[in-house]
Amino acid sequence: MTSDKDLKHVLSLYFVMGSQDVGLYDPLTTLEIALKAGITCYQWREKGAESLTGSERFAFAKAARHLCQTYHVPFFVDDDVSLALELNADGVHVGQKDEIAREVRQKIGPAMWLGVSAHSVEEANRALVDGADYIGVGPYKPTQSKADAESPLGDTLIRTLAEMNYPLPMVAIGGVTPADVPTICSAGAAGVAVISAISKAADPAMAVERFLSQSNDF
Ligand code: 3NM
Repeated sequence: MTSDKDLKHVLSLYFVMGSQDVGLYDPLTTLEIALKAGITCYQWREKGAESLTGSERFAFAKAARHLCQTYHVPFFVDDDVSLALELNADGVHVGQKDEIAREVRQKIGPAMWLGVSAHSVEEANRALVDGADYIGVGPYKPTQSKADAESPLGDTLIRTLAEMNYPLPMVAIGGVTPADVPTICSAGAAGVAVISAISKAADPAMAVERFLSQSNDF
């Protein structure tokens, strides 16, 4: 098992992307650029009208998993527990509308990380009881990457949870840019989770470098 310190580091620059989040480059090319530039973990999140299905979906996941292994960067799967198990992922992430976190924990056992999206203190506390290792808190700001995103929270929920000494590491997600990192980290988050600011950047490597340069913790 890894320590909490390891997980906090892993969460510091959490890149999230599926094939639907394509920018200037082919998504696997973008992923490799981001891995080389220093993202600390990656979540494959294949969701929405443009997402892949069937054998193409599986092939993309396998290729992304392989790339993460090559660069020694933890690989998370969003909302597909059986595929996470099949690909021997490092972790699974579920939202409030996905499979129930407690059941996911039963399926994956203690060794795989479990992340849960939380939008309130109540959801954060339930995630803790259900066996989550970290929570994603969002949306921080308005986002174009999630059609059913809730109202932006800014850093209020992260601050509230930090003041309550909430024990799990938190990552902020939703509209996050490099300029937001100092505020988010000083509010008490372990890191930031990002789709478009990296996947749709004209220069994804430079975007990663900008995120990394914003926090001493990275
Ligand atoms: N979850 P971008 S917001 C996947 O609020 C996701 O839980 C959110 O994409 C939540 O960095 C979001 O492009 C989309 O805004 C994040």
